[in-house]
Amino acid sequence: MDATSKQELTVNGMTCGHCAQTLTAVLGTLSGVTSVDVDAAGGRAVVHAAHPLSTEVLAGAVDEAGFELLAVHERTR
Ligand SMILES: [Cu+2]
Repeated sequence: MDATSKQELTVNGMTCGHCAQTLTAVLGTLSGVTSVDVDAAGGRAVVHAAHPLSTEVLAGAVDEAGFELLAVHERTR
């Protein structure tokens, strides 16, 4: 992969490690995603992918996991 995307998500509703596991699993199924780091206490998730994912796709996945996507920050490196 020559183009690597890193997006930081602000997520509302996570309370414990199980929440983090659920969100990690759902985000991990999205096309192009290579790894996911979720910080439940901080309400953040970092999605590493081959290409940036649309806010709609990310919001859908977060919603599917039972949480609410508040914001997406693009990180390019
Ligand atoms: Cu939980």
